[in-house]
Parts: sequence; C-alpha cells; structure tokens
Amino acid sequence: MTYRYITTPIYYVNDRPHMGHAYASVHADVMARYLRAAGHEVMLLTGADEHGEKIARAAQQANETPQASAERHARSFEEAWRALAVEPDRFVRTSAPDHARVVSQCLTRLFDAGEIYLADYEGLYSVGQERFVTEKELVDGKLPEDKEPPVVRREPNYFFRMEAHREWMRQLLLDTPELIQPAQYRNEVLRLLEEPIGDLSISRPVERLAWGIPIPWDTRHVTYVWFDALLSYVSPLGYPDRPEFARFWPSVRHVIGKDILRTHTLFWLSMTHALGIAPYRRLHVSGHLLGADGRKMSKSLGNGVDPLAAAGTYGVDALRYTLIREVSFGFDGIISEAVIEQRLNRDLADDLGNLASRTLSMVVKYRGGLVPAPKTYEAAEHALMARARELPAAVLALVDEMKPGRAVEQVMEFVKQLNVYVANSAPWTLARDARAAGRLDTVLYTLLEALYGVSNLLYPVMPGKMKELQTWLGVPNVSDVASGASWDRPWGEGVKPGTVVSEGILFPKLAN
Ligand code: ME8
Repeated sequence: MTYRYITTPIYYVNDRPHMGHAYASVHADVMARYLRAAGHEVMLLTGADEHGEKIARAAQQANETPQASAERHARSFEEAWRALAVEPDRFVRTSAPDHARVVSQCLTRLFDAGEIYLADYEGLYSVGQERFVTEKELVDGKLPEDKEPPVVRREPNYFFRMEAHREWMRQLLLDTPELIQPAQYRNEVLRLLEEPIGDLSISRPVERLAWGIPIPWDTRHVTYVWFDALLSYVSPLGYPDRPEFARFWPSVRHVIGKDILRTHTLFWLSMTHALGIAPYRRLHVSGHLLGADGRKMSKSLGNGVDPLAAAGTYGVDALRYTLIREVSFGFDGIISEAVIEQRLNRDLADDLGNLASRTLSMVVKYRGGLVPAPKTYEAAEHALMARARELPAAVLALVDEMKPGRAVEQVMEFVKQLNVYVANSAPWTLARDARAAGRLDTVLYTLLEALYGVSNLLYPVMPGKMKELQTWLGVPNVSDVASGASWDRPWGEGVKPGTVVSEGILFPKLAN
C-alpha cells in the first residue's frame, strides 16, 4: 500500500468560506481524488484555525465567546465543503484538546532543548496577518495585503530560534528544487534566506489575548496562532507516535496560497527541523483569484463571487471545473460569473455535453439503446484508442506537479477529437445503409468506450456529473471500488456490448 497525505490551509473561521478558500480546497480535493483513483491510500486534511486575535475580535463583534463563534463558523466551513463536493478525511480544529496536547508537547520539547527563550520585544505588528513585520515589507506604511498600517508593540515574548535554522533551510531548498512549486516561489524564499531572518516570537501575553493554547511552563502567555496552526498538520495523524503519522507524513503535500508562503517556509520548515520532523515533501503554492475588475478578490472590494451561490446557479461540477481549468495553479487569474458561465456553456455543454448526448441518443435511435459490439477497427479508431491509452498516465503526471488545469485541458482536447470523429464518420449516413451496419457498430462502440474513459478521467474534477454519465453508460461508477470499477481499465473492458444505455442532457446550457 502506498500512502499519500494532502492538506489544505487550515482556514481562519471568522466568516463564511469565500472563493479563495474554495480554490485551495477544490485543488486539494481534486488531487486527492486522482491519487485515490491511481490506487493510493489517501488522507485529505482540512480544518479550522480557531485561535488568535482575528477570531477573538470577530467573536467580540458578534457578541459571542470565541469558542462559540469558532464552533459556528467551523460548522459552516464543513457544510460548505460538503456542498462543493470537497470530501476531507479529517477536519482538524485547533481548539480541540487532542491538538492542544500536541502543541504543548512540542513547546515543552523545544523549550527543554534550548530552542525557545524569553525576551522583550518591540516591533511593528500587523493585526491583519497576526505577526510582527519588518519595515522592509511595508509599502506606503502598511503591508500590501492589509487595510490598516501595523501598530507598535512592546511586550515580553517567548522566541523560537528560527535564525539558527536558516542555513539548513537554504541548503534544503538548494538540494531539493522540487520542494516548493511553482519555482518562482522557491526563488522568492531563497532570496529571503540570503539575509538574517531573526527569531520568531511564539507567544502572546494573556492580558492581551486569552484565546489560545497556554505556554505549558508559563501560563501568563498563550501560544502564537501560527505556531499552533502549523502543528495542526501533524496533530490529526497522532504525532508523534501513532502509526498513521509514520505512514502518511513522508508523502505530505501542503496546498496553500502565496499569501502564506513565508509562514509555510521560514516558520514551518524551521519548526519541523527543530522538532526532528522530516520536511514536507511538496509545497504547492497558488496565486490569487482576482475579481472581474482584475483586483484581488476581497470582501471589502465586493468583487468576489460567493462559491455556494455560484454552485447553486451553475452547478457544483461546473464551478469545480472552472476553478481548475480557468486559473492555472500558481498564477493569478479572474473568476467571475461571466467566466463560469462561459466555461459551462462552451467546454461543458457544447463540447462534453454534446458529445455525450449525441452519442447516447444515436445508440438509442440506431441500436435500440443497447451497446453494440465493435467489428473492424480502422485507422481513426486506432488513433483514438492510442490516445485513450496514453491519457491516464499523462493526466496523473500533470496532477503530480499540481497542474490539474493542464491535465483537464488534455482530456477536453480528446473530447474535441471525439467530436471531430463523430462528424467525420457521420453515423447518421451509415445508419441509412444496411451494408454499413458493422461500421456503425464500431463507431458507436468506440464513442461509448472513449466516453467512459473520459468520465473516469474527469471524475475527480466533476464527481457528480461523471457519476451520472457512468450511470447512463450502464457501467459501475468508478468511485464504487466494491463493484470492481477501475480508473484506467484497458480499452475494450469498459462498456459492455448488450448493456442498456440511457439518454440525457449532462450540462443544460445557461441562456444569458
Ligand atoms: O491564512 N485567491 O487562513 P485564511 C486565492 N489560518 N486563494 C485565496 C484567496 C484569493 N483571493 N484568499 C484566500 C490562513 N485564499 C491561516 C492558514 S495553515 C496552517 C493556517 C486561500 O483563512 C489561499 O489558499 O486566511 C490562502 O493561503 C488561504 O485561503 C488563507 O486562508
């Protein structure tokens, strides 16, 4: 058995999930589903980052306790993932006792090892990002991602000796070019590591912030939210001694946005190194989703599209498809209602939906709805079969590099190729000639079998619609392992001659 562990960011739950959250979670879920289809035992983790000032402030504004507010919002995240067909195996909550125990153990170990010390600290603090910032990071007096300028703070803090791990991190990045993807983010971190990074403040005085995990040996302080949150990648696996940790951790891939690159490199790599935890295997870094106006999607600008509303209007599968296909992972890109509608109408309705409905309706019309047996394959069929055989490996290779958009593009190219094949072989003409009956059988069978392959290849992106299509094709659903359904069944072992198929419209077009 091979194990694969994939994580989404552990989101702040001070509001409902927005499209940026959906982008990261859908990518992680799609990767998890592809790897599962390829036969790996996969663990997908998401969760709620419930401590820290941001959450405490949101609770205060809503006149709730932080615990009650986090509870309510964590539940709304869980519901949102269900609605978006994101199916995590674990949902970690940083306020859970099991997690707090792991954080306390880690702090104690690092303190005992001399990796943590107490000192006075004065500096500029970004409340928005929950961290001290340096002058160098500021643009016009504030962090570009913040609305407010940072505030000056002086207080006793516990510090983690992050600087002591800098050279090791730099070497790790040099020795492992594939660690951080795409490469531009690795280069960005390498540049940061060329100069001193300082030590990391990892506690907050209780009088300023009580909502957090107490520092075990000094309860006048609580743990800084990032030190707590990053450990939520290991606590759900029963770190340090449960077998799940040993099984899954070596394969871990974190999916994050570029806004949290620094914390996932400088903070997390040094923390894991100090704790003796192997560094993650991959860090997959996304760009930012932009609104229709080309600016970063944000609530204050009101340029975002609500993911649940969009799933309601366009269907969850069309939304997932658009997120994967439209904005290449690692780059910035626009997601607007117009973009989703265009993907739905063109790619899904015109190309894929049309291929499915015309194939199925011809089988119903010309063959009484029964899958025909193929007769003699000609050059056109051999070309399609060859492509169908290559696609699963090509798709998996791209998914492995977190390029699911490119993978899906290849499958959709194949769909286009199949539509051309329909036009060239003109089954409607063959149907008028009794001597062409064998040829018509071959063409219809080829289309059905190729469509079955497509449904498997796109299942991780559009599980709902592809399951529906497989039902119409009369084949067991690929997610139903007990049925023996397999993702890359060889050509000729998918749809079965003599099986009944049914017609349907997969993606009704939205009129504008
Ligand atoms: O940072 N475009 O949580 P968070 C694309 N709790 N992705 C976006 C986005 C946008 N406009 N806006 C947000 C935190 N995201 C911490 C994480 S991990 C141990 C702790 C996505 O709720 C993107 O993946 O602010 C980003 O990294 C994440 O949401 C931040 O979520």
